Amino acid sequence: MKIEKVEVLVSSPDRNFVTLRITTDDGLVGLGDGTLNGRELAVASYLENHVAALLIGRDAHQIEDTWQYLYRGAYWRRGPVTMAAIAAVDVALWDIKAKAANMPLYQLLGGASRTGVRAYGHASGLDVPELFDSIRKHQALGYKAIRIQTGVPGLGSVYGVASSPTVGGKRYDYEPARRTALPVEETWDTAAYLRHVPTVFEAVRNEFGPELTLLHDGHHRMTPIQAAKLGKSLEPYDLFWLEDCTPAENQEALRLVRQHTVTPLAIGEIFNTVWDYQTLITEQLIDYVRSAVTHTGGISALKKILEFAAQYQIKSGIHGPTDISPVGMAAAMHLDLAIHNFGIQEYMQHGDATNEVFIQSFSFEDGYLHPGEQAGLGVTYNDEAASKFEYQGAYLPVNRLKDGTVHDW
Ligand code: KDG
Ligand code: MG
Repeated sequence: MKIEKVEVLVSSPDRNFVTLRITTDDGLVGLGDGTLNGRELAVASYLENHVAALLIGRDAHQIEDTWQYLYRGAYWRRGPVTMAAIAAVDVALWDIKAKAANMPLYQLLGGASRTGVRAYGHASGLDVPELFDSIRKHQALGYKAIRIQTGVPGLGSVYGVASSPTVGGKRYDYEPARRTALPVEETWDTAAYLRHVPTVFEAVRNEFGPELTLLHDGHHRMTPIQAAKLGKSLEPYDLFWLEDCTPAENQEALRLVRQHTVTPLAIGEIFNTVWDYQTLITEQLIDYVRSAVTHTGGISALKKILEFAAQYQIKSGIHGPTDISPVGMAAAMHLDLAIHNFGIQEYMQHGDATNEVFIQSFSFEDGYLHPGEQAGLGVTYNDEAASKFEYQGAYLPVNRLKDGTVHDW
């Protein structure tokens, strides 16, 4: 089964997506997600100009060999652009292999280890009453696990909080990338944040009781000692995890955080390879691996990372915001269903335009996702719908402290 055609599809239904479509000589079609938020065209160009020609004529069944060929063969390893491009190829080939086997992809990954995949959604509010409304809306949708982000008094806009909870007519969605010529700049104050967040969790626990599963994302904004302080101050509210508490490049930083708090830690949405996790996993400095299939070289690579993590009782928490396309989400769901050390799956829900372009087979019922039983990933790409949504440049915001210093966003 030879690869005959490779297409890089860029569309912007609700937001930008980069999709790779591979067609074999016997007519099987596979999709892969290569979306890198705010840098989409870099991956599209990498695929179009440096990868597509290498794939033509290759045996579509040789997924591992193709992965190694693209990773080792480029000489320049790792990095989000390279690994998103490799992920797109890897996932498209898994889609094809599963279609050739006439099985849903999870069957090829070892079969189902559970009946459904527990998902968490994003509740947010500029203040606590707005947050409570958002939590109730999520509960009404079936979510049993909810990430909590709120505005911080004195700061205009804050990570994870929509400036308007009904942007684009949608319920609650928070889309950090903005279609502006230059990145939007936000203002940050870590001390104000550290004072405010525990009061929010106290209010949420008092209102919603002890059983609701709560998560929080620190978005790389703290120093290790600040993160330790936050983790400790959140202990009474029993978080499922505190995510990305410190900048992710320095694995050693998590040692200090770990020494001071038993709040579980999750990290890794901006990691690309197993090497980013080496110390974190072997020293058991984290509890959850946050990588996306899309940014970690695909199913082949993330499965290996998760199997390594499993030896240290570390579980999965695969990244699933709206900048992971429905193709990347489907890949995540198949992997979630198959692996033993599944933890939780982030699920933010795409908008109507996205669902028009990507026809999907997954279900979400009573807080649990299932990828469905279609052969392959269970996603098809609607070219006609996609042609209505041309690429539009968009940037993630940039963060500055009150004195103008650039800070981690
Ligand atoms: O592209 C950046 C977003 O995916 C990120 O800001 C979302 O932190 C995020 C999360 O946990 O989903
Ligand atoms: Mg995050």
